[in-house]
Amino acid sequence: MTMRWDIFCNVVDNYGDIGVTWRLARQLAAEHGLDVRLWVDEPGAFQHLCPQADAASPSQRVDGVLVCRWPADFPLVEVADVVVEAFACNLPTRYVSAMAARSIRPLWLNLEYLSAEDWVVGCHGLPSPQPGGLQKFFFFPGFTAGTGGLLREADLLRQCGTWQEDADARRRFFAGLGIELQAGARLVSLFAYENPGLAGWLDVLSRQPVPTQLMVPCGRIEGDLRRWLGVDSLCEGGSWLRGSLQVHLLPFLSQDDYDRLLWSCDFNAVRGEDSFVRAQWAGRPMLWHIYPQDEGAHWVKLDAFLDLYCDGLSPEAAAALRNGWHAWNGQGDMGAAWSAVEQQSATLAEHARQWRRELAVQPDLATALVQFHRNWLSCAA
Ligand code: TRH
Repeated sequence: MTMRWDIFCNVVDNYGDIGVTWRLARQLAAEHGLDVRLWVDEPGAFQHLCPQADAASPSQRVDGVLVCRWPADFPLVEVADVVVEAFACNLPTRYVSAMAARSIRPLWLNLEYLSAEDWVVGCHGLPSPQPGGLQKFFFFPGFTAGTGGLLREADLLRQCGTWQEDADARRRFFAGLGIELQAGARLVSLFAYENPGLAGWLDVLSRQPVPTQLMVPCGRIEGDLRRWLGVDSLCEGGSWLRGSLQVHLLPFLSQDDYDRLLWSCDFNAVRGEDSFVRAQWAGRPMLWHIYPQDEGAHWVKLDAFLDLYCDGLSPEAAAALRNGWHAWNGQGDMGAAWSAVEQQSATLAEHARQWRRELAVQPDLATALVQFHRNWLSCAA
């Protein structure tokens, strides 16, 4: 009997919530043969990542997943065997009542945000009693053994490796975006929130002897970019040359094309949660613009990740990376910090590959979820 999974996604802002849940839903359907329904309250955000979807449709099958609009007045539907509440999104009351009324109770999981903090291992998998005799389990993604792991499709690293060895495929990919690659240019991608550190970074890039092509998918960084370029407006598909830096404004890509962009670049500036993980799978050095939280809570997360990631790096390379990431997140001078990162570029490139190898030893998050369900079933039997 095929197990049925319901995943609920409330789009808070940006693309991380839908980015993670869509990726997970696809993988559960494709690799684990599960019957997956993804409930999204903002289909427009979903269509952004998945252009073949129809934002107006109340339900549609995409890549083997039934994607349904999550309406305010939630219909009476059959409850699935496993229910994933992404990022504590609060399930519809009617659905929770149906879960409690089901003769065989479903497994209820809250998929949490990603953090490298130590306490995650202790909280991963813990149950929490809920009204109606239900239990909810906290499932934490993570970077180390004892956590739920990271999303990683079975074929991801092979595809990435093949791509990184295929210069023609990369050239064709960029040509399809209207971009001609310059011989010897370093490729950098940029996905960030509004960031006052951008000007300092681009100042340095534009003065370096090695040319850089900066690939910027449309988004929240455009205002800072426009100001640095000194232009009134930016147009998608446009490019601007300043010294040795050529800036290209790309459309917002499909998730699969965004992966290809990350694989293609020598250095990736990413943000949030999902692009941050994808950059790690790309095996290239990166800058992380962490999602800012109230009272600076994000600094603890940033430093917890840096502590893990910098393990095994020389003190000089670790210091350069830490300062670069701190400056990019608003603490320090980005121009000076970048110059130090540059000096460590070969070490950081090797370290990014090594980090990827270490992460790849862990089971992936979708497999870990399926295993969690199996264990839960065998305990219940
Ligand atoms: O969009 P984000 O800033 O999302 C954030 C974070 O998830 C954060 O942790 C969360 O609390 C907040 O939302 C509410 O960054 P993130 O997580 O990287 O998600 C972006 C998604 O967009 C990711 O799936 C990659 C995808 N993407 C594309 O598909 N095409 C693109 O061109 C780009 C730039 C991104």
